[in-house]
Amino acid sequence: MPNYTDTPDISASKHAIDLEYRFGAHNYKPMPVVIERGSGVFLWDVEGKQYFDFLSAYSAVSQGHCHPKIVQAMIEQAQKLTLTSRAFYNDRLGECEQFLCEYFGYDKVLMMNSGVEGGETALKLTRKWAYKVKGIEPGKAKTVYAAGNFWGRTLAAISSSTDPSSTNDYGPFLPGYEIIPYNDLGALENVLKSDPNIAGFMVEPIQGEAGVVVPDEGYLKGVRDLCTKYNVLFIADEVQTGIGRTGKRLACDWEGVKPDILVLGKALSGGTMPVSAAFADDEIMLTIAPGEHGSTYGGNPLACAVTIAALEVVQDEKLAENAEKMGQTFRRKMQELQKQCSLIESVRGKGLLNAIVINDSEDSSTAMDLCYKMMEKGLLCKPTHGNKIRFAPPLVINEQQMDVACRIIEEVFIEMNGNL
Ligand code: IF1
Repeated sequence: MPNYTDTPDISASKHAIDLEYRFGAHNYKPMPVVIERGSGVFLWDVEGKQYFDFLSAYSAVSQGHCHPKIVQAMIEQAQKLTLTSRAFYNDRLGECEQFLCEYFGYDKVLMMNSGVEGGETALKLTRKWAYKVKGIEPGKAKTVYAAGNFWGRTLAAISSSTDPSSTNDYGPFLPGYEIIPYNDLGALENVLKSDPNIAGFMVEPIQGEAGVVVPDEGYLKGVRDLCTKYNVLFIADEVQTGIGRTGKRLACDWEGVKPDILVLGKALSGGTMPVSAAFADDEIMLTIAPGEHGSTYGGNPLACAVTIAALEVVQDEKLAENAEKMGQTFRRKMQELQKQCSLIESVRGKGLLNAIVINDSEDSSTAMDLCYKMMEKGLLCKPTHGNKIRFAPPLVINEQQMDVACRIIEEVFIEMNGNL
């Protein structure tokens, strides 16, 4: 049975946890907290306890929980029209596509639902382009990925994974994949020049699941130049790093590079419903003809209304700029903490996508123990890959909230450090 926190009255939490245990698949092991309400950077559990949300549903709730403007757009559209399928036109999709293309600078966009569907769309576009434009022999196109990548849970996505917890007992995997080390331009050039059948390289500008791995300055520029040199599509998976999270509109903007295919998800809808999108210019996007790709809910009117509102919030509230400012504050405070805390091996990140690497082995429980103690003190976060703790609050966090949240983190680390 799951273990519970020793909160005074856990009956409501215990009931919810037991129901999930009894009737739900066991494909997750959540922290023992049952959330009932969210607003801005805060969450409340069913016992009414308040928490800082320092996970933001893995960067999907960047605009803050239940942002009134996004919720209002959802309510208004939900009372008019939610879904037509793409068998017919609707009055929201074209408007949303124009907004997206002008905002991110592409000829066209293909809207889907989950982030991994956006990635699958990028992979299918790459193959179509390989055969119809680059002239690779049909069925021979290959794509390259970086070790440590995470772009979702479908078989196409886990076929590129180097993480056993994503791949064990799920074979056989998709052929036509090459894996190279992340942040290694030499390895990228070697694989691109070794095989003329390579059509694309999909990469996260910062690897999220791998533990907020920030590549060297110039890596993205190098990827762009090498993909251009070898006529290979540069596919940027910005599902987690995009839409202001790293302190810019896109993480690729830090190096001024434009991917051939851009994949967005998560915060595209402000954490209200699954919306994803693949962007490309006409030479690539028009390789998919009518009836060759899509989904029932892709680009539905409700998703379009929510997406426009969610991106207007990012622009109007200058959330990328705030992420940059608050991220600087967070890393400065954590680097100060590191001076008195041998538990902290390093602090890394960009904007409000940060992680603390714990000075302990990947299979130690130290990172999780710290997260449990922060949960008890009212801050929710979770380790990624053993000894890294990801800290990613909503981008709306203000100075005062950041100060209080960092004090919780400092108290827990100093207390745990003192017990070493
Ligand atoms: C889970 C991880 C994060 C992503 C990137 C595509 C997708 C994701 C860079 C697919 C999704 C989510 C999935 C979620 C937990 C979370 C996650 F831990 F799994 F790896 F953020 F790091 N590209 N990431 O991060 O988007 O299909 O999920 O909408 O599966 O537990 P999705």
